[in-house]
Amino acid sequence: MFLRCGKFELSLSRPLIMGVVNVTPDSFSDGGLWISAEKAAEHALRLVKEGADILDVGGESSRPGALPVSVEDELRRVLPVLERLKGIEVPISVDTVKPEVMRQAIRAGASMINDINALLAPSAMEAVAGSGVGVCLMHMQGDPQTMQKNPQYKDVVAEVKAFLESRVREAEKAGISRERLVLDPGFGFGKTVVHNLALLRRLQSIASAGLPVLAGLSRKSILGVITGNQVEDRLPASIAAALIAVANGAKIVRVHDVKATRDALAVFNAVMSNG
Ligand code: HH2
Repeated sequence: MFLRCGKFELSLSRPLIMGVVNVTPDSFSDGGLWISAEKAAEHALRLVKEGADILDVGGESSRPGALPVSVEDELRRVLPVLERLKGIEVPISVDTVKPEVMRQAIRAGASMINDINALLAPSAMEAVAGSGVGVCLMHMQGDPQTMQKNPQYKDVVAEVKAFLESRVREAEKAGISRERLVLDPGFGFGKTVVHNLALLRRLQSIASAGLPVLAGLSRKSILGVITGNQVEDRLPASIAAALIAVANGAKIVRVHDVKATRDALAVFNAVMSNG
């Protein structure tokens, strides 16, 4: 299995690490740390040295309650970072729901679009279809402002899977080939702890759609609920969650702490590949 991201062809024979680069003042765990393009690019390069296989650059927080950012502000945050990272040896994903940001990011060298809204915005499909970039389609119930108010499902795994499969069909209709697609159940996006745990426990069911699954659990509040720890003290729990996700079929983990995750996955890979 491999993933096509523009000029990159990523082998999925071992789990990949997507390192998070938040160029935002208000991200839930690292808001404001890398708000200047220079600091964000330095952070990105450090993540690559630590073992990131993909970088995910975002200019809009999607934490519960986050306020939307204008297209102009998001571009002002993201484009200078892409400019500084030109020629880097790993694909850069841009985390956005806005078609205009997608278009300009792709022009500026992004190899992947990570859309927490699964290309549902009008013209989002068209913005990415003709480009050859990779696309992460994520499930979310509601929107960041309201999603954690009272999420409801009859069968969260079946509903998330059906939604993602329908988005894959739409993407294929728009001309996006399957080798460019990644699916993400969207941990924490309109889900209670019980919903998140069910999705993690049965992640293989999402993977059985035949496309690579990305899991983003790093530092999330579900880990705070389970451990009682504040966001700055969730590294061990994040590592545990990443390993469980990979054991249950995830091919990509989206994490803030690349070095620690890489070491944990190295042990996992060594055990799994020498059986
Ligand atoms: N989680 C966040 C943002 N983008 N994209 C995907 N595909 N999957 C995720 O689980 C996911 C995501 C939230 O994490 P973070 O970017 O650190 O926080 P914020 O949204 O506050 O910037």
